[in-house]
Amino acid sequence: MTAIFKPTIIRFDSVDSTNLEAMRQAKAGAQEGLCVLAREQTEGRGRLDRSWHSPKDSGLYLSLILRPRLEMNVWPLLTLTAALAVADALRRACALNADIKWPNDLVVNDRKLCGILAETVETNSVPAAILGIGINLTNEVLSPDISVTATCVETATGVRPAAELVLLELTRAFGERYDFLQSQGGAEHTIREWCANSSYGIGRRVRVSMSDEVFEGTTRGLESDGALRVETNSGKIRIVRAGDVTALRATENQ
Ligand code: BT5
Repeated sequence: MTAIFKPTIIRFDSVDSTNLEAMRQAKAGAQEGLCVLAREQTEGRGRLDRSWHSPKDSGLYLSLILRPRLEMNVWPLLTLTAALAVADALRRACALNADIKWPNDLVVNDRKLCGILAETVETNSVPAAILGIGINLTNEVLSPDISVTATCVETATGVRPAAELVLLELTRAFGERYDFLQSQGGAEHTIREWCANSSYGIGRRVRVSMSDEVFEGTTRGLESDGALRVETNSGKIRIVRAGDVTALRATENQ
């Protein structure tokens, strides 16, 4: 397979949010592959208007502009592709095995190390995808309010990681996986890979929090668009397209 994805990195000392900056650049005509990287974000964003703590030089904060050659209904697979690429990069650059939590987190011992925010933006004639990735590298990121649920590479490995190496491995791994996603059979392959690399894919007891409802069940793999299949306690399969998933201990609420 010929590699097509070629990142071009533009660096900022400080931005409001690399996703917002990437949106501005995409609207101004930037091509696929532009990667906005910042040493800090003053308004780092999570999903649903949540924020992402982004202190200076403590993490990797970047956003890629993508113009996927994919039907829009499978664009959610971009988040899963990015999660796989972050897992690859952490393994290669830091010898760290992180778990992937549906839909957009990487965790170590159930603590969040990385969050991914995929958004779409209308540009001249076609929509573009903005794929934001935040990875906690060093301890400074763990402010008291998030330290109960968060971790970073330094805490997980005992070694302060080389940010540029993580960045290099991440852009490389994302390029490989993104090219693969867009090739024949790439969506099915990505879903198989995701299930193989996430403890949340099959047979995990979880609590699912959606905007208007919370329920518990056992994960049963992914739909073709990346939605999570969860079998409820009454044996019904629910398809979750948006929500937060928390792992339950095996003994909890069986
Ligand atoms: C996410 O949202 O996890 C998506 C985070 C994406 C961040 C990147 S950084 C580069 C790019 N530019 C942006 O502006 N954003 C992207 P969500 O699943 O909604 O999780 C958000 C929640 O994670 C918050 O409400 C906090 O509880 C928690 N949190 C905030 N900052 C954190 C951090 N640095 N480490 C771990 N958890 C954090």
